[in-house]
Amino acid sequence: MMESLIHAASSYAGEIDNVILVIAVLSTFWLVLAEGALFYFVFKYRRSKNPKAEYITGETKQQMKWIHWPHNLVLVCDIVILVFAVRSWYHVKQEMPPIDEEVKVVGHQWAWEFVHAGLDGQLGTDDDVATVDELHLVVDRTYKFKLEAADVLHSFSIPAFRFKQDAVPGRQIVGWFKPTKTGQYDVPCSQMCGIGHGIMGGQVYVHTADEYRQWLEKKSAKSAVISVKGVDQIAMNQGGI
Ligand SMILES: [Cu+2]
Repeated sequence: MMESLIHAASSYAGEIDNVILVIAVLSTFWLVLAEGALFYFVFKYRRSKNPKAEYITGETKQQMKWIHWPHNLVLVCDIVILVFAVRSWYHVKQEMPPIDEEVKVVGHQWAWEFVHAGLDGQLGTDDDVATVDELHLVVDRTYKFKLEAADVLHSFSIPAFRFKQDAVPGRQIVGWFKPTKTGQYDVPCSQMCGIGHGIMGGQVYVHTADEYRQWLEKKSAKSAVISVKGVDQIAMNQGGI
């Protein structure tokens, strides 16, 4: 149902949607019931029929039922929501499934920096590929992210993955996601981080394995050219040219 409103493109998107749906259904039920009762009693005890207000203390057993029954039923609903929410929280935030690849994410005022493992598949080596506001992933691959903030609080969020995690200066926060549909999705910052917060938005590109390899090879070739140029420049500078 939620998928018709917004893409669901990660392995846990459906699970999070179920939690949202349970909360929406239970809240709507109580809202309709409470508003219905309110309008019913307003009409029933209108001034023309009951000119003199009745003083009700709510102390008799019969009156107290009106408080206890709804109260207990709302508590039962809370427990149902809690069961769904804790189960999903544990799966998404506490568990770490077997990882296929790592990616580093750094929030800056006001852009996202992404560091992808290069052709060797290892993060933190010389062939890593860094991008700004572009995260490239492979469909059906499980990623562990290492999230940092370079300056102030940011929030790394991919609504299509039903994913959101604050980035806190001085801390590296790890977690995971697994994209399940190819496509291009928004990566907004979801934490007020200064005057440029509104324009701090990246894109995640979920590729097939072949497409990703082509992108990576193209990027790696470009980085190699840049680094050769960089080395030449240093050599020229050292030679006093
Ligand atoms: Cu922000």
